[in-house]
Amino acid sequence: MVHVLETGLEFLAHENPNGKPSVQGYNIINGQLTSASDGGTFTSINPAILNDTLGSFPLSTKADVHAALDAAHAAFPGWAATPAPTRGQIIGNMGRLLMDHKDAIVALETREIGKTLKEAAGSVQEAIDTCLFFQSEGRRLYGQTVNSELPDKELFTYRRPLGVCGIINACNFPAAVPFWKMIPAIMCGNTCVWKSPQDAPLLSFALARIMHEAGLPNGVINLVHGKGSGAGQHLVDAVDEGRVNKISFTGSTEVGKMIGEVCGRNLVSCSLELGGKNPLVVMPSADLDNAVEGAYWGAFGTAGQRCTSLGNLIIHEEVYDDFMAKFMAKVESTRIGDSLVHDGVLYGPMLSEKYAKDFLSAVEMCKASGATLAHGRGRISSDNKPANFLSTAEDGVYMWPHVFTDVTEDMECFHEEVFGPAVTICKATDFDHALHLANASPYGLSSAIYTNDRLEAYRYKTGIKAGMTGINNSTTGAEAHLPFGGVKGSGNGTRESGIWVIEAYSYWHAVNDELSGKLQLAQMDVEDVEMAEADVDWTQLA
Ligand code: UN1
Repeated sequence: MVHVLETGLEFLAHENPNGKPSVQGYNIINGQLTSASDGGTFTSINPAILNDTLGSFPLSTKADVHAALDAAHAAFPGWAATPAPTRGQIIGNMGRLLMDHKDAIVALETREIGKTLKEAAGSVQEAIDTCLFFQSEGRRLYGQTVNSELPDKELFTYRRPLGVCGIINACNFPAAVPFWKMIPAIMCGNTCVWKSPQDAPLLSFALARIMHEAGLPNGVINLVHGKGSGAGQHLVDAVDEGRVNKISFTGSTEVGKMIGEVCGRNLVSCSLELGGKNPLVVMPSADLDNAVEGAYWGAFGTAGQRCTSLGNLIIHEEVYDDFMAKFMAKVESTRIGDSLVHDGVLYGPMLSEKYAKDFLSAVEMCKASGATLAHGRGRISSDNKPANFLSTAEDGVYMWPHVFTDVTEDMECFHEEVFGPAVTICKATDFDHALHLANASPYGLSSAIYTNDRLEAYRYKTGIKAGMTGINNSTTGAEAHLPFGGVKGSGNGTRESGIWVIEAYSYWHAVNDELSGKLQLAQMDVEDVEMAEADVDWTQLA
């Protein structure tokens, strides 16, 4: 079945048994709405109400991914030749359309992945900010003029697009993260095949529709839905076939390493934003109430499902008891529930049942590591629920907040990322010990310190190995125009966002223009400069 994109809202489908709309979703390949080549589908489910199905989407096959790649290759020359300010104008239109539809997109994000409305609004705003930033970047995309060492010769640098980019993102920031990737990619003149996250296909579909509505030519962004191990893997396999010029991936370190290997052996550029075990240090001079707020939000906001969420909370022993008393009081009062129904919840359900399952095994891993479980009892049910749980537990996939104490460097749970509402807590004897612990995990994405000692803050900032550091702030909440990314196991050194991301989606082209009409050899035909003889004894002047 093929529909023409411009015909409007034909995908809006029936009411599901829950009284909510359930749509027939499609891939978007060369601007056309298409189903999977073999008719396969999967569904998107609201994790707060498991019998609320948002829609059915193509389970894309290798043929679908290849059709999307064909479309992206066909669109590339025209798009690369479109003036960058025009590309920026279309990106600006996307931002303005997102502003117009923000409330609906936010509610959809909450329904599809269970984020609170406030957080979903933050994620959509981050996508808008990215569009507005890169609208103007289309009017810059600067190269340089460089002086030649030879007369009558000019040197220039230009940014050139890489070609066709494969985009694979996780579902936890389903608006912000794909925009972090695709907006700079298309601003630089690339075209994209976007594999949507399996748990957020409807939001991705809506965003791709909005991108086309903004004036994006067909084939510049091609959306395919499906599984990571299906469509995602087909996209990565296409690197080996020479059909992809760039992969940008946000997800697990394990999958990131596999993608890095495939790209590496083909000399194809890849951007990898991977896991984290983000440390937050609390020193005695800190404002403890502020530190408690930051640690609590970092650990449990978004149900701990950000790559920047707090992992290891490292507390100086002198303030440990005071800090913990305040921290535990907050944890115990956590409001949890469906944010579409209840106001003021800190977090809602897990992103999906798969994330819930993985989280529960990570909780078992923490227990098996030998850490003390100070709070938390796994999955919330009607007869196993925290004091301020507001929804009907069995309707969705909700988790208790978990606090593990007495964590030490030799434990597995000190090193492993736990994607969900859990924090692992260590005691530090002094600043050097705290910094050592902060650097001791295999990751290096985000990090934070609470201190009012400026020298300590400076030493943390210079001693930590991480891509991002908050001083008197939590580990989360990077702004859309600063470089985002990590070191060590958190990535391969590429960055998203701001002007820095442009490096990831363009290459430098050096051009020399010989105007002299003859062959002048660099290095060899350069005129020597003789130094004048000077017979001054400078020591006589002192
Ligand atoms: C992610 O979890 O992949 O810094 C992105 C933050 C958000 C982005 C998180 N602005 O927490």
